[in-house]
Amino acid sequence: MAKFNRYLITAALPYANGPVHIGHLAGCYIPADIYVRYLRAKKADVKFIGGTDEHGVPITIKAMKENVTPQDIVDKYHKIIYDSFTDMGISFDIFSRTTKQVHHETAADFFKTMYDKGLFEERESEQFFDETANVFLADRYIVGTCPKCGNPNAYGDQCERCGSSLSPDELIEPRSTLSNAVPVKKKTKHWYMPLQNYEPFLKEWLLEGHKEWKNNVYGQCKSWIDGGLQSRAMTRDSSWGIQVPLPDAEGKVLYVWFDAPIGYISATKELTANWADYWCKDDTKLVHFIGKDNIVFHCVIFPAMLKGHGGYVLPENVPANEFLNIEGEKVSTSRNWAVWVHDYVKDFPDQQDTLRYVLTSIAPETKDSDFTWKDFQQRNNSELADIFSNFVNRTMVLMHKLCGGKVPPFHADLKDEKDDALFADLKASIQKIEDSLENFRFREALAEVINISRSGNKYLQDREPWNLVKEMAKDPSLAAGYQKRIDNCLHMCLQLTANLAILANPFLPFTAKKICHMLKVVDRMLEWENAGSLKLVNVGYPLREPEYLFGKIEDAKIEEQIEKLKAGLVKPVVAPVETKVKEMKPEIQFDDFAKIDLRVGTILEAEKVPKADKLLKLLVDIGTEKRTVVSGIAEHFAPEEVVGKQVTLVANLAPRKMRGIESQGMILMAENAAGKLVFVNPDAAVDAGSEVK
Ligand code: B3M
Ligand code: ZN
Repeated sequence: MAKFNRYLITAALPYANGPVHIGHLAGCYIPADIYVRYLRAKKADVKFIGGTDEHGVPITIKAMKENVTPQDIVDKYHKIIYDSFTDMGISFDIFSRTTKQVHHETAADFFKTMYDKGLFEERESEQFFDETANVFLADRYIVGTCPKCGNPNAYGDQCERCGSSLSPDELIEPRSTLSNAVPVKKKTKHWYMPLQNYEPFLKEWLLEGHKEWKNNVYGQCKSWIDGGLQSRAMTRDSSWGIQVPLPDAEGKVLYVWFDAPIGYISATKELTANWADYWCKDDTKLVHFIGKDNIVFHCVIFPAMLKGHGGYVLPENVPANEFLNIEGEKVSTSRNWAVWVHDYVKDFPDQQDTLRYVLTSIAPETKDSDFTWKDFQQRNNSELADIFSNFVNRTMVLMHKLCGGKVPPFHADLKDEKDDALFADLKASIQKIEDSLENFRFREALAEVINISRSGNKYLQDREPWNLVKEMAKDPSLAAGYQKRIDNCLHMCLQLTANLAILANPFLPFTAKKICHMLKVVDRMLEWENAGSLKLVNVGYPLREPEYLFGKIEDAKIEEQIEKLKAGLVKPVVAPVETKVKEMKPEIQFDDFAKIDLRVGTILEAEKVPKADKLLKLLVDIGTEKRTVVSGIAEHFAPEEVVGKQVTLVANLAPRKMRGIESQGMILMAENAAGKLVFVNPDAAVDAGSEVK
């Protein structure tokens, strides 16, 4: 740690085309915030940078769909996103926007510097263009019929019904999602970054130099780099974005993934005149918090840009999380399968820390994880309420009841091994929390906060001050000695409560503040160096009445949320594959089956049967002889398509005349729900005539 004198912490800039959901929080904003709050508590020099990503196709598409300007869209969602983060206590030092002037200038200068250094290749290529909307179309914005399954709404990059990955060229009757126009190919010029030139740098800096990165992150980078890097266009054709700062670049803007990460630099400039200390001095520790879909951009492309440009620090770590599912299903914003942060804040006012707690406890740190409302309730009720809150509340109530509402003294002569053990537990927990936080293991760190409150509960239970007071009442001669024991117990518990505030603060900042309020201590007490002290609250000091930190959440409240989630679900636009499987025929015996002689044949010739739309006349080689077969596949296959194909033939079916032609067998076909036919054939070539059994 000593190597670094300042910290620059960034959290991904969400696209300003929709609100944020709890998957965003769990993926990067809460972990980033915990880390930053911890660093601040350690009095580190730290800047926490955020903002919204306001360029790129996602914004323009949203604007076109809603029939408003892109500026309207980003203004609307910047505010919603900003409010959600603020409400949840995500403590950015700045939350900026990539549409700001300072960013346009910074990003354009960055590009120009790289251009002047000869770091781009200029290239022409053909891309799909929508002549009605007057824009080039990303693959996703072209739809058409899937050539594999017939889905009429397949995307240019993938068919969501059958899962095939496609290119727009393969779609039958392609059309633009923007205007419904048939897209045309058009030549366009762009500036490419030859990422392959950065391979030696990336191998040394990342693959050799950062083996300590999380496995999920390192692994993705390694497979990307090992898979061979290629030139990647850093500009796009669009009217929305940052103009390419070159004379012959009318209608060209910077690729959104080129400009967005530079947004971290621009926002730092906006925040402080000393921005260059953070970005250019190599005793800065730069850490990017992101979700897994942003890994290559932050670990490969942006570092290559920084390296190419020169003069900037590189990220020291990129602790990306995996995805958070909801109730067992992937989050889908288009289907509205999500828990929106602004909804949560409305439905659970003043319960931000419960959500922060749950999302940290189940954070997808090493693999995807699942949020369910039942689990949310369970963790709140049995961990926050029963353990954490219960300890603090009992301590405060007992102190008011048994110690006159003031911090009781600690009588050193009565100190025993239980006091020592509690203190040792506290020290060990602090060590573990530090260790875990410094290694981005937030779940582990938070579990330790609960552990130490569990130790507190146990200590209180062992001491039983409520029984001591009963015995004192029975036998007044015990009073003096017993009161001292009560004092010591509650003194220890109050000091532990103050420690809990310090340790919980990065995770549960609203709660830490409430504890400070009850204990009448200033926020400065929360500084990390105070952790482990048993002198945080002063003897004789009158404290406030306790307030409950975490109450139980009732079943009804949870049912309501589950209902809301289900009710909000938007039915998919693309109809799922219908599973109308035909009813099974009655059972047969093996002997019945054995009567059928199935053979592999090869189609030698094929021609249309005159005046029969559905029929092809085939000549099939079955090894011992050649058969004429009439088959009802003419609407699915052109004659030339089937010549040479291996097929399965029912070889001992009695001949049948069709349109005057004797058919000497039947070819097996599989038919899907959409009525599409495919041949049933061996998955490797075999001799014609081979038996199928
Ligand atoms: N806007 C993608 C996203 O919201 C992108 C992140 C930019 S970080 C510089 O997931
Ligand atoms: Zn398909």
